[in-house]
Amino acid sequence: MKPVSLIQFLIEERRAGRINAELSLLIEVVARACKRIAVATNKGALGGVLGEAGTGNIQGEAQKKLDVISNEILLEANAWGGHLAACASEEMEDPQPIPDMYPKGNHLLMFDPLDGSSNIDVNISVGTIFSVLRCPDGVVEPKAEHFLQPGTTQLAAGYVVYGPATVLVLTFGHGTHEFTLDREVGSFILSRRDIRIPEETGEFAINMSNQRHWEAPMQRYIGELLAGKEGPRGKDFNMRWVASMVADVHRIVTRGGVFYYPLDAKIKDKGGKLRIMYEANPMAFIIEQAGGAATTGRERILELQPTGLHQRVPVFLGSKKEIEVATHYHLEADGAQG
Ligand code: FDP
Repeated sequence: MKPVSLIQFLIEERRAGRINAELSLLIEVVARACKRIAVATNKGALGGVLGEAGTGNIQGEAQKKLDVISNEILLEANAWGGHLAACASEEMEDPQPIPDMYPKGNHLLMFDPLDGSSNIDVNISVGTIFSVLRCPDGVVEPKAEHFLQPGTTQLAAGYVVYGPATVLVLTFGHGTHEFTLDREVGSFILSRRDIRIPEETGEFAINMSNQRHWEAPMQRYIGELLAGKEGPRGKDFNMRWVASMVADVHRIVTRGGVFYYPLDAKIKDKGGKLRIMYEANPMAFIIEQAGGAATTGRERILELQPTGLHQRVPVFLGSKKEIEVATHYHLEADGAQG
């Protein structure tokens, strides 16, 4: 079959009336910026891009040089195209307005420019995550409050994994699709259309070092997985944990599985570890569109009303039936308490 490039795919989506010209351009620009980030990450030590930037981001986390470079690449690429009203990044406190000299569009773009960045220096996959919202009508200078829309309103979401291959996974709310970068040609080529995540799985991802800090239902649930065939689940489970969310999610999008970053006593005050706007919402959209499920352990992530640009939430996502079991344990424990 003739290869379908990302550009062709976007034209098809436009013809089918699923996206407009502005959103198509936005995705093209983000994909182009991600190709530049792929080049920078691929150079590794030779590009002088490894190590700490010597600065901290809004969350007080140390920034890597590549965090800063990736953020700049995405901001610069998106400023002038005329498709955005503003963008917001995990690395910046406030939304970035579009400079006055450029035309403005109707979309809001959010991104985590380099997710899993603690893995850059050890040559493990990292990635970019992004989400697109419509700018509310009549808003000329969008502020943080205008980004605070539930995940169900996302027009598009995607991530790019910079791994052995550079892979883009994308949804507009009509299925989840995968594109692989052909480095010689410089184009993303459709490699999987309408991805389906198996509903059942025997593979889970979680940072087990936090086990003693988890809530009781999480302790029970993971305890039962670890008990394997002899335990109440009657089945052996395998564990994988890359500690780059994009890589862990991409494994799930490829062969099923579940990913958990639950609440624990250490992060309770923050509400969780992962950010709703830059990580939880886009990944939840992608996973649901591939037939999986995404909850906080209690509620569907996409229905949460965000209260802050950098708000954090617990994240449970992946193979539907398994997420239902883990979520049920939490709701059951809440019911027993209440
Ligand atoms: P990182 O801090 O390296 O950017 O987004 C945060 C994240 O990575 C996720 O990609 C990853 O799943 C998680 O944190 C890893 O957390 P642990 O430190 O608990 O392993």
